[in-house]
Amino acid sequence: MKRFFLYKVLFGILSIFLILLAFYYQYELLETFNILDWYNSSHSDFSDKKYVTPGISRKEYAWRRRQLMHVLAEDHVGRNYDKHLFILSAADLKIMTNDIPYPFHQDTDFLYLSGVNEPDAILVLDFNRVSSRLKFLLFVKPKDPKRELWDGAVIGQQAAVDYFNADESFPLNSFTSMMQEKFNNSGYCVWYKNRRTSHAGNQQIILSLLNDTNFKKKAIQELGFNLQMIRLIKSASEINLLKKSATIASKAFSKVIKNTRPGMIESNLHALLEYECRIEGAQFLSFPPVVAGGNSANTLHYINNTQLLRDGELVLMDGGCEYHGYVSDITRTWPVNGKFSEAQKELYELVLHVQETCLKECKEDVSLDHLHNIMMVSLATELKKLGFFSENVSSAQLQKQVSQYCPHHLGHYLGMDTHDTPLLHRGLPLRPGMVITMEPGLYVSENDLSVPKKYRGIGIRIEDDVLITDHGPYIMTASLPKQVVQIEQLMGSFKNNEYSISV
Ligand SMILES: [Mn+2]
Repeated sequence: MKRFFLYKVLFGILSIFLILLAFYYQYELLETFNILDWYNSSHSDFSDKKYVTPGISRKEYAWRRRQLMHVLAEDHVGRNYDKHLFILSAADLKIMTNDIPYPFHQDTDFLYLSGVNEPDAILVLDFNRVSSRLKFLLFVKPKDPKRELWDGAVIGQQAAVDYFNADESFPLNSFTSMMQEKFNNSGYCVWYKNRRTSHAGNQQIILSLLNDTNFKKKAIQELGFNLQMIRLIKSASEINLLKKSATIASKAFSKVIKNTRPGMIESNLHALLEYECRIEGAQFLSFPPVVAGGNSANTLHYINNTQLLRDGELVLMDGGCEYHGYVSDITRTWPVNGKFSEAQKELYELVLHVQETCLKECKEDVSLDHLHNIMMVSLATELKKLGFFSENVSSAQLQKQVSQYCPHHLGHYLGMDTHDTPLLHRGLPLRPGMVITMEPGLYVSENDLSVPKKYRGIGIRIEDDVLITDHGPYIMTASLPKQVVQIEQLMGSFKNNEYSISV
């Protein structure tokens, strides 16, 4: 028993050490490797009008690949080797029901580096840090008219070179033999993405190549957070796409709020959000949205969206859209009948006040973790005023109790993924070009007998998308109302249901 306890303590110390080490490396990379210089130069250098995907030029894609290889080659491990090979698979097509797939969604690392929005491909980068020579290889499905009749056109080898700028392209099924032929016995440090791979089949093929004793290499390295570090700082063109995504979603939210009435079903609001986002040009919703009436808002990942929206209750909606690879993530909470009750208004304005407090402190050098602490302290202070805690509660107890009313973090990084660059520490200082969400929440279960009755069953979250700039935070979702009067006005402007939904 004693020994078990000792192991637990040792394990705890080791984990803390590893987290600190990762944080140190990430901080060092951000501060000393001039990622920000690349960001600043990107504002002028990417004026090439040859776009690979809407808004992102060939030059920028080439720049991303080169930056990745520079970072890997200068990594603590990487600097011991001159030759580097990077291998990354595209996502696969997930099947929903016999023979019929879900809509395809590309692996975001793969899309970031290639612009190729097609399943199953494999990207290989061959970099020499001494000569700085970089070769870009794409393994793609070959053109096959019979297959394409069913699945649609594939890019094929020719377009991989002509359009996507690959130096060479080969058929996917020649991957293993071609890699053996080209890179065997050349002393490479091979980087690949092991964690969070989005293609189990290709991963097996890559792993068997790397584990094959006949395939000589100097080292095999997990990609880790290096690519995410580059993705953390958004370029000018990425910022444009993120702004467009935020604008589309904000407009859609406004329409949904305006058209909400008692008697509608949560799924109606889900449908309206998706309709408005797609009509305005978004390809997807960023994730299955949360549309939670009343007490369901206290279930953080409630996505059933099947319940009736009742007179007198609030509805919380958390959603966003994806616009050419870049996502938005918004939450608003509003009264189903268009008018906040006194208790709802009290708690809503409390959350809004907490968000505004955090926004005031959101500037260069502070971190998401720091802003999270500000949220917790501010929530504690405000909730105490409303009689949530007894007067003589210690500050340690208070923090514990507050975290029951808001169990999630203030925010996360945002970009091509909703929870973007998840391996990066939220203690990193904010820098221009980063995009974060700010989403304080307050969740009072209907079964919580320790709080005044009028507050029970109310769940509120307010979430905006914020770009860090040289002149402070820029709220990309600012056009969407969040003040009580604004929301009531918006809902009061309802004349007749624009969508003929029967209630
Ligand atoms: Mn979020």
